[in-house]
Formats: sequence, C-alpha cells, structure tokens
Amino acid sequence: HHVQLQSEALKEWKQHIEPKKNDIESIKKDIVSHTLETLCRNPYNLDKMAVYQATAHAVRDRLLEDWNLTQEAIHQQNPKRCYYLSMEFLIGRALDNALHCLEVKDAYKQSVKDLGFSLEDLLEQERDAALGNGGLGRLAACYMDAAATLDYPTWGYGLRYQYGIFKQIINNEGYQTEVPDYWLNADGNPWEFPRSDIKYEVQFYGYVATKVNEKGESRMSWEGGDKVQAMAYDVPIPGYDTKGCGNIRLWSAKSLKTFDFASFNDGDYDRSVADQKNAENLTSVLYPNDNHNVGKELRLKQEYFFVSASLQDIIYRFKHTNAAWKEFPDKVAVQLNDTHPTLAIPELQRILVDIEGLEWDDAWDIVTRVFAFTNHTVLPEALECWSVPMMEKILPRHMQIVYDINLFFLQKFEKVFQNDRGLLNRVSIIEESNPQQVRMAYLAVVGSHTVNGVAALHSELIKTELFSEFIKYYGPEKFINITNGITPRRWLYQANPALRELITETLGSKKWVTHLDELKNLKKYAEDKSFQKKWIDVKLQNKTRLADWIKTHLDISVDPHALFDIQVKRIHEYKRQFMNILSVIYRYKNIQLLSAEERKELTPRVVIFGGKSAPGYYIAKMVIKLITTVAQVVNNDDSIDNLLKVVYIPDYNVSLAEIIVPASDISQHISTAGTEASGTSNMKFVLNGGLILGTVDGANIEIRDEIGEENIFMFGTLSDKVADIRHHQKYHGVPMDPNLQVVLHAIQAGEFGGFETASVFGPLINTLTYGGDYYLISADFEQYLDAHDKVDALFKDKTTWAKKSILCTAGMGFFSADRATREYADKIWNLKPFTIEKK
Ligand code: CRA
Repeated sequence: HHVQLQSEALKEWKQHIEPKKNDIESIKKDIVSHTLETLCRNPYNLDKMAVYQATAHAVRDRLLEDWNLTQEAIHQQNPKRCYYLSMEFLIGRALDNALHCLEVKDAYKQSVKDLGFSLEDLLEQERDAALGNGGLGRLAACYMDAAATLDYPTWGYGLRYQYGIFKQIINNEGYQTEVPDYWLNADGNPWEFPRSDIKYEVQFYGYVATKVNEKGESRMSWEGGDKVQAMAYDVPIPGYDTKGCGNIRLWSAKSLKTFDFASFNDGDYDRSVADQKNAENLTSVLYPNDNHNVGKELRLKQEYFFVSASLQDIIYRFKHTNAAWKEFPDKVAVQLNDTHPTLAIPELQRILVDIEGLEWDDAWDIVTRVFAFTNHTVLPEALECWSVPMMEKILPRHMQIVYDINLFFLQKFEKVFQNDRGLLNRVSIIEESNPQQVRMAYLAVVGSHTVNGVAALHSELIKTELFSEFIKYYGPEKFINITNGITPRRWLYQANPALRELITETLGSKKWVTHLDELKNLKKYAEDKSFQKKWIDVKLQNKTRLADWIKTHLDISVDPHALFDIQVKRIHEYKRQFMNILSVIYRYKNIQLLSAEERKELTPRVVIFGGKSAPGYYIAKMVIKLITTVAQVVNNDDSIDNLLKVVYIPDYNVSLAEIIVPASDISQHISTAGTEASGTSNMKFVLNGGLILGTVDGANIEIRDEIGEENIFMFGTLSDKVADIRHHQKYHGVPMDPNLQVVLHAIQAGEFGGFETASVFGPLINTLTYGGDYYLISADFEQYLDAHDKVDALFKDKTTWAKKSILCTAGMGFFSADRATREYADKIWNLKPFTIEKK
C-alpha cells in the first residue's frame, strides 16, 4: 500500500462542504453541472443517455454522502463486521432503486421534466448489472439491500465481470442464441468507483518449498509461478430510511508489470506479454450455468483470485485495528455463498500458518470460527468438485493444506466411528475416483462453524441426504435453516407503484416498507368490497402495463382481462417448463374440441414464459424451441377465439421481472419435489398479490403455511415419494399418463411446426419415455391438469379471487430479506447494527 498522508487543512475544509439539497432547483443545477462538467456535453449535443448519466451522477453524489458517513461511523465504532462472499450479485438497475431509497424520486421526476426530459425514459437507458445467473445471485443482491437498510456493518465481495450473463435472443426459428453482455460499454458505469489505491497480488502455479522464518521455525512457502493483480471497484448499495449506505467490493484482474519472468517464463518475452492479456481474462466473463458445475480451469482460477483478493483486503482492514489474531473471529464473520468461495478456507489457513507463523491448531480454530457456509442446492450435477491434479498445478500449497485438513478431520472422525472404512470414504473431502476430486461442499462443511440451507424442506434434505454422515459426527446443531427472503423495496415499493400507494393509504403509513409483517393488517380488508375493487384495479393496471410491453416488443396482442399465467426463471429440466408447455398443448387441443356454448364457459388465458438456458444445455434449449413453436401455432390459430395465447419473453432479467412480477394472476413454481432448494420468485409474485400454482417444494411449503392452504394451488408427488417412483420407473418403465400420451402424439404427428420440427423434439420426448422421466412429469401430470381446472374455475369468481389475492400479500411478511438477514446476523454472524442517524 502507498503512504497514507494526513492533511489537517483538508479535515478542516471538509466541515465546510454543504450537504446536497433535495429541492427541485438544486437538483436541476446538479444535473446541469454534471452534464457540462462531468460529461462535457452541452445543450446542442445531448441525448437521453447523456441526461441519464448526468442524473445518475447527481444521485450518486447523494449516495456518496451516506457512503462516507457510513465508513466513518464504522471506522470509529469498530464493530464486528461481516463479509458476504459471493461469485454472483444480480443487481439489476440502480437509478430507480436509489431514487426510491433516498425518497427523492418525485423531486427528480419534476427536475428532469423541467429540463425537457421524462424520467421514465431516462431510467430505460440504464443497463442491468447482471453479474449473476438466477436466484443465488439475486438473493445476494437482496441481502445487501437488507443489510444496508438495517445498518449492519456488512460488505459484499464479488468479481467485476466485464461480461455479465449473456443477452438471450430468440431467433426466427424460435431457438435461443446468446450475445455477449458487455455492460461496461463506452458510456461508462456511474455506479462503481475504481479504487486504484486498493490492489493486491494474487499468485498461481509455482511450487512449495520449506523456509526458515524470523522465529527460526521451518515453514512451508509457496514460491514462484504467476502473479496477477486484483483491483477494487466499489458499488454503493443504498439502504432505505437510513443515513447508512452499503458496499459491494468487486475485484477486477489487471496484469502486473512485475511479471515473474525468471521462474516461470524463463525469458520468453512474447509469451509473457500474451500472458498479461490472459491475466485480464480472469474476470472477463461470468460462467452462465445455473445449478450446474462444469469444472473448468479458468473457473477455478476465478474462484481463487476472488478469495485471495477478498481475504487480503479483510486482513489488511483487521490489522489496521492492531488487534491480535486470536480476536479475528470476534471481529470478522465470513459467509460463503455456496461452495464457490470455499477456497477461502484453505487460503486463510495458509496465511495464518505459512505467513503469520501460527500453529496449525490455533489457526484452524480461528478459521472454523470465522466461516459459515450456505448450501443452495442438493442437485448432484451442481456440487463443485475439483480434480486433484488441476488443483495441484494451480494451487500446489492449497492442495497440501486440503490434504492435511482432511487427514486431521478423518483422524478425529475415526476415533468416534472405528473400523468403518466405507464411512470414512464417504465423508472424505477427497473422492477416490480417477482422477481424485476435491469435494468442495465437504470442505465447506468441515471448515465452517455453521451450515445453512435456504428453506425448511431443503435444510431437512441437507441433514438427511447431502450431509447425513456429517451429522453423526458434528450433531445436528451445526446445520440450520434460514429461509430465503426478498427485499420489499425493489420487489414491491419500486416495482409496483400502484399497489405501494394502495397499501400505504390503507395502512396509514409506510412502516411496512421496513417492517413487512405490517402487511398482516391488510387481512381485515380481504372481504371489503370497495377495497377489493381497488385491489383488482391495481392488478389490472399492472397487467395492462405488461400487455403494452408485449405489444410493443413482440407485437402480440393479449387481453389484460384474461388470466395471466406466468413461469419465468432459468430453464432447467427440474423446474419442468416442459410439463407446463405440454399442459398448454393439452389445453389447446381441448379448446379445439369445445362447442361455442362450452367456449363461453372457459377462462381466456395468456401463458407467459421467460428465462435463459445455459448455452450448453441441449435439452433446455429444446424446451425453449418447443415453447416458441407452440406459441407460433396457437397465436396464429384464429379458430380458438383468443381463448389461449402463448408468449415467450426473451432475455428475462431483473428489469423485466420488475414489470412481469406485479402482473401475474397465477405464477408457476412446479419443480419436482425436493429439487428446488427454495425459489425466491415465488415470494415476489405472492407479495404482489399473485396466486401460486406450485408443487410441495422449497419455500412454496412455507408460503402455504403463512398465507393458508386455501390460498395456494398445490399438487404433485411429495418429496419423500420421489426416490421410490424414480427407482420403479428406471426398472419397470414409465407409466404414461393417458392425457400426456395424447399430447406427445400431437407433437410427434407434426402438429407443431411440421414433421421436420417434430424430429427435433425427439430427444426431448425421449427424456420422458426411454429416459425414465427422472423429473416425474408423467407421474404428476394428472394432478397438474386438475390443479389447472381449479384455477380456471376460481378465476371466474372475481370476489373470491380478490380475497385470496389480498390474503397472499397480507401473509408475506415473513419472506422479507430483512427477516432473513437478521437471522443470519443473530444465529450465524453474531453481528449487531452500527449506530447511524435515521433519515
Ligand atoms: N439456482 C436454488 O436452486 C434458490 C437459490 C437461492 C439456487 C434456488 O432454489 O432459491 O439458489 N441454487 O438460494 C443454486 O444456485 C448453486 O445453487 C439457484 O439459484
């Protein structure tokens, strides 16, 4: 680090800086001066992007006041801090969110209007910060919002990918194609602060030697290899109703001029220049897999780069307080968001033993009191494993340390469970395959003091299946549940202005925005006719907003009075979008058979899909193709009297979710029981008064318990029955549901896209037949269709529907990210809020 200078004069002058003002005249001046000075644009040379940028800079100045206050307060109070390590932060747009959190949106709207622009237009200029795949990354963003709002001294750490999750294009043939998301385009990103003074070196490759340290002790030392530089970028995270402001520190890889030519490149100059470019590749792209692990070398390097830089930064800050190492766990909590940052465990152990000279056991005691681990999935294909030879090459010292961690763990384990070789093999951090693999989830369990699942059922499955052998040793207390939560700021206050106003007016205050339990006071209006009318009107407004979007962007006309049935999430076999579209085909064929009289009785439906498939996930891509093909046929069939429309919304992302979520009558969360750890969009839809059609899985179960089982449509095989059915189907074939059979025949007969297209769907259909129907689509199909019938019937009864919808919103207090974050702080981090003024 560079020399830190102190200036008394600067300290003195700091007192004279006037706080920014929020009146319209001041805001206009701020925007204009940013236009002229920050952007060097003039009134003859403006566009919406420039005015957006100027407005964003004006808002960010206000955020920064809070940011600086916060850092000062935390510095002075020196509380225990928590660091949330996550390879993904799916933030979305920042401007609208900041305007709402600072409660200056109206003033800005007027100011921008006075200057000749529309704020809504400007908001549309912003690119999403899409540094995540799906639920896991969005969860991290929601928790940062909550931590900032609750004044927890919590920072996020992540990677500053130059390319976020790809942009999805649905081509003319109805297939997904991918376009890179270069979100840090030439316009620049006003929401990040480059910290050129905060840089660390990160090492790769090399070898391990023994060295004698200052105390004369012999220690291992990691020598040679490659070095890459990590530079910090800070992203301020506004809190609501507080002067506090949170932070996510993202690392960007830069090449180092001081390259280790001697030991690695051996004077090979041109190669070393090429390697410098390679250094920057480290943080160029987010891996676009959701719930799927690929085991690529570059990914391992990203993970280590991330944890190395973050730990160096955390330790630098800790050392600044002159505390002794044994106090580290009292000052620092680190949460590992899934196994992606698990290398932090051997990395901290390495720093403490090799560099700081602590004894192994003392170091290990510190490590295991600092880290806690959140597991987000039980799907085997998602569990990270790294091949031992790869780790040995890239991180030779860490591999040794992992072996030692494993050895000491197994030795202790063996004392308790003697003479059970099989058991030792099953709990070993090293899998004895060829090549051997490091089981990262096991390493995370052994190196953490607490392991949590993300919904009640999921946390049970962790104990009974994933980590069942570990319970025998650690006891059950180490494994806890913290059900996921979502931020009510973005997902109701910001995304649903009409409902926000109705709720605030009805409850008489905005307390609900930070105390979501207050929503329960809506229950008493559930049967109030005039309230129901307003409630229904809000929903209609939001459906109209979405219908307009669909008309403008996709040129499909949908009737806002029809039932909006929505499934938006990553495309995955376990999420069963396939089952959904098969039921749509069933509905379509049924409508064709109905008489004019019968058709009058049917509820018109708009079935909306959205979501990205991993680029290499063939079956998921076929599901998209099937949906778009069915949409083509159905939407162009004039004979069905607009009773059915099918819409595929391309490039589903956070910004689109903000328009889609408030517009659902029904949303579908229909994973095979036991596969969806929690789901979080289920919470968003219900919070906005949408009913759920779902399976008995993930957080659906707790949503049911909170809102009442009469207010949710649930169906399907229970999780404890799934394994038996799979086993049976594997050996005795899949009993094909008769209605499903009809649907599959229709596809095979070329009713959707002709014979040539039908052959494209062959492999997809085979997953149900020869493939053994692993996700139980056939087994659940009848119950699924029955549930749809119930939805249709109930939708005709507007009053009952409105009542249920109100009770949905009213029952969602528990699912606030504030509650979840408090649980982490109380049960895992032992963290208290710091003191700062309220707004
Ligand atoms: N894919 C789960 O599948 C869960 C989120 C956040 C997931 C979701 O059910 O809501 O995490 N798991 O807890 C995951 O990413 C690596 O595992 C997800 O987003």
